[in-house]
Amino acid sequence: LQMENQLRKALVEGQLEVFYQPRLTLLDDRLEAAEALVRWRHPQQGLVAPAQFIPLAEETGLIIPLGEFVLREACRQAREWQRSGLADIRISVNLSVKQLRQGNFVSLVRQVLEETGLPASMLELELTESQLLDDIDNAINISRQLRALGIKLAIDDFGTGYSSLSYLKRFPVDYVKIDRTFICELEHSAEDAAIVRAIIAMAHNLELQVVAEGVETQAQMDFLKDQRCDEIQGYLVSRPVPAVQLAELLG
Ligand code: G
Ligand code: G
Ligand code: MN
Ligand code: NA
Repeated sequence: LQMENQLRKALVEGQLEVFYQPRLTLLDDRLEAAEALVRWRHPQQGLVAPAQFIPLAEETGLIIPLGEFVLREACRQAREWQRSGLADIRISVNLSVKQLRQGNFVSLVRQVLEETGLPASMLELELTESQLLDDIDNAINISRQLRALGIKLAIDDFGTGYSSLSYLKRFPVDYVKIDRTFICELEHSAEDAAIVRAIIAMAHNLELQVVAEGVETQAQMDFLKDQRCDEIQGYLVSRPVPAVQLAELLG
């Protein structure tokens, strides 16, 4: 309960910050998008990673105001970068399925885009595979509405859920993000290499683009380039960094 109250306070007092991790296109070497990743600048504990408070936020429902804060802040920031003449970079925001279950999520997104002036095509929303499967009909319905606005959608942590591949065909998305657990052993594991190859081929057959997450080495990047993976994200390109540092990477 103490942590719940602290998190509530953090939201009100502006202790949450958004970091950004860029994605690199393999075909033409551009920073094309950046994922917004929340951090808690705790007054005593310093910078706290989301693994330590997102689960609590999910349990308590605080994920709703927290998610709204990240969405608004990321859109505001992306619009500011666009205005200042930095390269247009799409911003990708993680969603909890709880946010999708709010009745008014689509109108919230529309309102945030209007407020910030960010074009819908510069926003991408990520849903994890396992959360999608929880409530697929509602997720498909909301996803259709979001895409109709011009927003891009991604399936995050792909490969970790019990993905029946048939749902990918039904699910209206633009990107599949291969979970980093399949990438970290890529050079040493024939199985992981086979899985990654298969995901890329399947996604391309369904006309989806593929992002590999957690890319840390040149050898992993070379493999992914050979397999025609579209984009990479990971420490090889950049760690998640504060907005000012991302602007330096873009400029
Ligand atoms: O930033 P880090 O590298 O530690 O991210 C850890 C996890 O926290 C990721 O799996 C990510 O999906 C989740 N996460 C980070 N920011 C947000 C957010 O704003 N909303 C939600 N729902 N999850 C987030
Ligand atoms: O939303 P998602 O679960 O994909 O969150 C991304 C998480 O992965 C964040 O916690 C981020 O800090 C972490 N991450 C990003 N790049 C790398 C990487 O190259 N290696 C490792 N080990 N973790 C990474
Ligand atoms: Mn993500
Ligand atoms: Na992921």
